[in-house]
Amino acid sequence: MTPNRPDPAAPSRSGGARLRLLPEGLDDLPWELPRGFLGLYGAGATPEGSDTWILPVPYEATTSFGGGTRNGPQAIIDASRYIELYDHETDRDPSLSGIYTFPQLELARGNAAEAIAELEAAYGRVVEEAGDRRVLMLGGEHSVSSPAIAVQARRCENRLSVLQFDAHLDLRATFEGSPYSHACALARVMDQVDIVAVGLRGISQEEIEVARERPSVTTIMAEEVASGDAWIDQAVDRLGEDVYITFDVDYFDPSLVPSTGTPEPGGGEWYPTLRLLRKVFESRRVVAVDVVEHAPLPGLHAPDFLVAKLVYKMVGYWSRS
Ligand SMILES: [Mn+2]
Repeated sequence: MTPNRPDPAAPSRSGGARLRLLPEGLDDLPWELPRGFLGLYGAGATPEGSDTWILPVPYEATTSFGGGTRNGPQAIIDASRYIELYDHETDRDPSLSGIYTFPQLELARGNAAEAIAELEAAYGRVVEEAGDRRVLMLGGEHSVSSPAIAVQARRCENRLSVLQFDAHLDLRATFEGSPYSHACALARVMDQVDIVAVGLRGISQEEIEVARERPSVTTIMAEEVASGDAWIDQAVDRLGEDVYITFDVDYFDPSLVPSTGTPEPGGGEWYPTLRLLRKVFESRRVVAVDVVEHAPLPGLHAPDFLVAKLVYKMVGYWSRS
């Protein structure tokens, strides 16, 4: 497969001067595409020249069944280099507004509390520096979402709504002795935000009781997602004006995304998911996005490509709103 980027000798796609990363006189050799999201180069791949910043956080400490989410961000970024930049659904090229990819953030090992505190501080500084830019974080396991949601909740004047795509509620107070487990990601922020969770199908009794006694938690089960589009408006109607999207890829059916720690049968499909996302980006102010729990499987690259395309679809919807 040929990378679908334009002639590397052509000028920068964003119109600015081509970023010179190679020794003078050697930039016409057949180099691979840069290792950032979509393989972009030029001014539209720099922090200043980009409206979207991708923050890879390959943190993995507590995944319970299959591991490998530490390899998620790199697999998503590698696959993204083969995505068509033109998006026929919206008839435009969302990459033209620039996408910068940070190096991976390496958090403290061995101490979950320390790592999560470190991420909260780092994420806070990134969004501060980002200003009006869109920040999209790639996990890693789902525990990376709680510090990011906490930061965004503090920054919002309105009460923040979290739209959670997930097979699981992640509302356990503790799991295997830790409050920082991926299974507790949303419990740690549920006092600060409203939660709309969609695609649920692996829930503990403790979690459903917590959800039932809290009007701030809306649950939409996988069976509803599988039976027509009524759930899409139900989900959107429950969201406030400001929305954080946390996308655990185990939301998808394992026939589409088997590459995750706890693949549950009966998950979401591609097009209805895009219909909900498009509606949310069109009708709400999305403050930030994360995509988590992708654990790439050697030799199976379709899920890497799907998750990369999901990220690019969101960038596209977001950059129109
Ligand atoms: Mn999950």
